Amino acid sequence: MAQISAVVLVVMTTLTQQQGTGEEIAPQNMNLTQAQEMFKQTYKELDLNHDLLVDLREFMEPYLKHDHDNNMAVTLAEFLQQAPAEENQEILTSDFRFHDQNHDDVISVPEMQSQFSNIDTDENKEITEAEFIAYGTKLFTEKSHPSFQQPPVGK
Ligand SMILES: [Ca+2]
Ligand SMILES: [Ca+2]
Ligand SMILES: [Ca+2]
Repeated sequence: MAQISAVVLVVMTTLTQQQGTGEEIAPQNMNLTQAQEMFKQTYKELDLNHDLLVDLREFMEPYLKHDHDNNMAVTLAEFLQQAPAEENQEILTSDFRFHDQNHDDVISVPEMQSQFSNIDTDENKEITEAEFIAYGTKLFTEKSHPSFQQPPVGK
């Protein structure tokens, strides 16, 4: 299973349903409650030191751990090495494109910072769980992240 990428929140293709059968649900089939549960889980994983705050360093970590040449930028090729299976590549690529704002196939520190600022609505340089969930809820309701869009028929 691919690690969380980001802000993403959403990379994850699936979430183990807490109640019931333990069956996994793809993000595009989730209802709002299930999506928020996924964001909560993602937030917990981002908060590496468990102080209930996510700072920029923690936020960038899911990307930067794929920065194999340590130049503080993550290329699409580096990012895809985390999950060689083909079905994962498609999901990861769409997530990568979501974060690569200038479409140069590199996620840079300024791009991560800009995403961070979008989520940090009170601009105190820390993302709280409430800020994170509010952002995720917006992605979900506006379907502005590719993970929440239905794949084209026949794919
Ligand atoms: Ca933290
Ligand atoms: Ca870029
Ligand atoms: Ca904040």
